[in-house]
Amino acid sequence: MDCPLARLQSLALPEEESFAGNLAAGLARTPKEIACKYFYDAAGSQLFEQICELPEYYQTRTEMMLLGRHAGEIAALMGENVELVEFGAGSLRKVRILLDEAKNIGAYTPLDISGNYLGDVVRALASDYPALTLRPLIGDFTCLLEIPALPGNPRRAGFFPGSTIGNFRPDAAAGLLRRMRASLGGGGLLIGVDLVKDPARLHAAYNDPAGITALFNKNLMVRANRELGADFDPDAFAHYAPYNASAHRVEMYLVSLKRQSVTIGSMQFDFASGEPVHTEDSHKYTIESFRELAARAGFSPRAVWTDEERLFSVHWLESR
Ligand code: AVJ
Repeated sequence: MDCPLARLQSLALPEEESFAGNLAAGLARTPKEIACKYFYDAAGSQLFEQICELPEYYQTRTEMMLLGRHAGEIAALMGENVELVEFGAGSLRKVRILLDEAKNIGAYTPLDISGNYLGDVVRALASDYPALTLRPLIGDFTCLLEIPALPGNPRRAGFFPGSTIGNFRPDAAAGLLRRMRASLGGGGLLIGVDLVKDPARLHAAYNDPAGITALFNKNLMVRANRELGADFDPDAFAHYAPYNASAHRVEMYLVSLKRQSVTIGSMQFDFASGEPVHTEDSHKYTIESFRELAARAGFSPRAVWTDEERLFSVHWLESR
């Protein structure tokens, strides 16, 4: 099957920024920060896949279990003749769970920022689902997107698993949901959201004893060294990921273990001993607090599924 990658047209770009630009600006700021979307180069994506396998990281396996358990019900809510649009498609592992059950999904539009990876995984999907209309698109899901209509105008449903929504502050998350709703042109959204829970459980998920999450965090510096010729010493920084209970989020930092300077090209950045670089927020919601957020973004929250331990949730939202 031939499914060429199309580059999407963005109507509103929350300014496209290079890793070099983000890094230079973020390290010049106080407090220092690096945007979490830069975790996912080839090495970082592989480390993230390893995180998903960790016994402490319950999110991925719980969400996949929920999708499998409720795929029939989800399919029924989506209706007939559906085009599923996945925001930030990645490995395409989760959509297979839906496709295996939901025969009403006739078309699948995976959207991802990385064209190389998308091309490979889409080819594999095409051979496993020969009847599926596949329309991979390269684009940034944080933007408002003009997704051309498919022939026959199938009803659109969005798919945004993995609790990636947690990487955004609640106001930004509401804005993102609003843009997704507009990009879908109405239609529903199936979204995975990690839940608030015992802080010890959250802490364990981001501080695995095998040190994979630390490597994932420090990969930002390894990547800067490789791609930008920076001279970070990753061993001179500590992975620090506490749960901030009043803000309902895990905050991830790289903390300088000594006073040191790092050069990136002609720029020098000074770190005090103990100085943090903020690298990620991972917001957690209650089922109710997420439904309120969705309503703020113009969705009517409909069905919600959770596991026995209430670790993770999957929500079906409909456009109002
Ligand atoms: C991919 C954003 C859902 O926040 O749990 C895993 C990324 N960071 N371990 C998350 C992540 C540290 C992950 N998300």
